[in-house]
Amino acid sequence: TASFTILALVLASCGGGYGPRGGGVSQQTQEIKWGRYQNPPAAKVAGMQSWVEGFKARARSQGISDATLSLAFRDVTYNPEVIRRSQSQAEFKKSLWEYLENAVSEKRQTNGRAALSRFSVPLSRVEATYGVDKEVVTAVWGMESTYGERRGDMPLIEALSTLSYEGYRGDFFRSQLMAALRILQSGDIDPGHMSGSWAGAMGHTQFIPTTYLAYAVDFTGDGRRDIWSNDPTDSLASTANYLAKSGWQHGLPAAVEVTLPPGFNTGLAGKGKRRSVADWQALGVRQATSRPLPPAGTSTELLIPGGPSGAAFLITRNFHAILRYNNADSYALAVALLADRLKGYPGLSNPWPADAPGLRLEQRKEMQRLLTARGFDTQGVDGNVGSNTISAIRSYQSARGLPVTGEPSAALLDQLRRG
Ligand code: NAG
Repeated sequence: TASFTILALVLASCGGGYGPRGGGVSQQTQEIKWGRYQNPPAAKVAGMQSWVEGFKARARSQGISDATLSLAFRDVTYNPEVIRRSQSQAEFKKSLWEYLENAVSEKRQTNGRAALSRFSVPLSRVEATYGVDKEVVTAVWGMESTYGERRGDMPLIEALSTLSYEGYRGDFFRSQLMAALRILQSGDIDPGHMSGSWAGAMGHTQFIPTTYLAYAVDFTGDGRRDIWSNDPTDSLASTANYLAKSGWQHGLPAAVEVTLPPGFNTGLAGKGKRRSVADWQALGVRQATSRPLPPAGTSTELLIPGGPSGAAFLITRNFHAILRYNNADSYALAVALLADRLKGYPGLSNPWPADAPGLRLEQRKEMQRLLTARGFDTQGVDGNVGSNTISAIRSYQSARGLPVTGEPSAALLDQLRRG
């Protein structure tokens, strides 16, 4: 059936990495269905209960007290919603420029400027203390939780227990669970308020438990490193502390757009191929906007993430500091560019390559609007091509006698405009 194919597609894009003991596709498909039920199978509940008992014994041997353990696990049970969310990420991989369009949207810039002015006092103190530009800290905040709006509402111990029990990502979640217990034992938070994403990222700037233990700070001076409450101060300071410890250099941009001369040898681009700004300039590389290049002696690498015809960037050690925070070039670029917009610099001057056969954000929204208007509900018009939109596309294609692919395309949008 159609829905089965969509699930298979979702699994394929997740790399099939999920499954209790690396089971086959049919087993994994069954897992997804459990995630959609309110009540998980009794076997899962019982299985996790006994797994938790075993884990408690390990935790005890590592110094976690009985009191902490019984509080931490009091209401914990197998949570199918965690599994569902772990499987519904990024079904449709965006191109870098689509990602940036959303990451550095007008709205995120406007909200970022509002956040900068509303929290100017703690942000300036954070910048003075850790030497990390306040616009950068704010940009991370905007990327991680939309300035505190989306901090995650999953009960953390339960989410990490469910993922650990399922053996998802090897030992990663078990280490996170152990670290989360240490946080509880430290008294910074109680289990009832320890919430986060399905994957254990907590608070305004989405610290995973091991990051929290290593880098979180009490900046308000109330005796608790509180990244969970509405006050973002401790989160912002913790983020600056993490970036500072990752080698941040104050005042240095993380990435600056440049233009390349005609016939430039693009073989010089790439991580690890470091040159001073002066050397790049001697090769004809130039400032692309009013955003000045870093000082002439600064060691940088050239990044051309959209290929030779797209925008080019010189990246500094600060780019690498952001990668420690989240190891994706797209993310580091988004933080760098958003921070620059918050500093008042203009957007990119060089366009990205044409986006065929995919669709740009506005076109995807138009596609969703038209699908819904034609009776194929996408459950919202947000430009995100998730399973609801894929399902709507399939139904539309099937009703019109087209090949049923579920894939958005320029041709599909044209067809939709016609009826
Ligand atoms: C990220 C962590 C990073 C860690 C990476 C891979 C934060 C802010 N970032 O979520 O420290 O190296 O996962 O595990 O916690």
